[in-house]
Amino acid sequence: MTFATEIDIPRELLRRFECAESVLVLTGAGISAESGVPTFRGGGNTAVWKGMPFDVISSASMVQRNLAAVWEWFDFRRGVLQSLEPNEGHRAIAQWERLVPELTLVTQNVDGLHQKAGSQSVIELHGNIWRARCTSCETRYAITPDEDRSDLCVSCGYPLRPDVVLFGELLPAGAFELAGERASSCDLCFVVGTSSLVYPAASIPEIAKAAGAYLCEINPEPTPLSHICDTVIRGKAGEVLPLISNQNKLSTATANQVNIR
Ligand code: BV8
Repeated sequence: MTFATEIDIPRELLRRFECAESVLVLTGAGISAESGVPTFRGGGNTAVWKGMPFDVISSASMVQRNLAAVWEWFDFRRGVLQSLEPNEGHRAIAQWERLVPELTLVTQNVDGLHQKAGSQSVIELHGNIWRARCTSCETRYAITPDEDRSDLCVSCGYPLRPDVVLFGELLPAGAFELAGERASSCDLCFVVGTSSLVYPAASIPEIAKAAGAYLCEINPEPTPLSHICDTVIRGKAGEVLPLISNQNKLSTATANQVNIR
């Protein structure tokens, strides 16, 4: 395992990135931190909303107990999000879709910033804060910043809820299965900005590793997955990710120059 600090990208990682046919990137709240989106953990504290730890307010039982409180929590977060923009980390991954033959982006985030940065294909394991879902017929509705969201389903009149996977709820049908399938066939797997505590999402890098992929963690702090990574870059996603594609392009350009001479 190699540790990279002061953001020097190990040559082995650049080499693997350059010749990878299939790359999987798993992102968590940390990739949105430089956009101003608060993370849930990290720095030793846990996000709290009105005295409730976030995994209590963001739980299946709270939807049953107090749907209005769940909506208040998500309405607040959407209010914070609507003026925030993707950062260089989101944009680098969006660019990788054009650089890598097969790029699979799997996110635990619900903020929609990967799509806003231009990523065309995003596996959202935990849903999306910009959608609502009927609690009965499961009809989905887009929520836009410039109009009030509705409370009731137009089709059946039942209450709507955030279309987000809460603790104790199943992931969207097929999302984890597709992510697991891609993880088991990728050459290179990046784990970016996640505390790797939430399952089954955190098992995606483990599946990749078990299938022989080269694993790279990008996170200022250690995580329970750090020890299985081939490369750990203790840095910020918005600073590190662009370096991987830029240095890669640089090394390719240099290699081409050598060929030209
Ligand atoms: C389920 C949406 C089946 C809501 C979220 C084993 C197997 C299966 C399930 C479990 C299991 N063990 C326990 C469980 C239950 C539970 C779970 O995992 N609990 C944990 C806490 C122990 N899992 C579930 O309930 C899942 N469902 O398993 O279904 C089932 C169903 C019923 C009965 C039985 C089984 C559903 C989990 C989904 C929950 N919903 N989000 C919302 O957004 O409010 S999860 C929530 O945590 C967010 O989505 C978040 O993304 C996710 C993970 O957190 P991270 O993204 O990692 O963010 P965090 O703040 O923790 O860390 C940020 C990291 O970034 C830090 O490491 C920090 O150092 C780093 N960082 C900071 N700045 C930067 C940076 N990195 C890079 N650059 C920077 N600048």
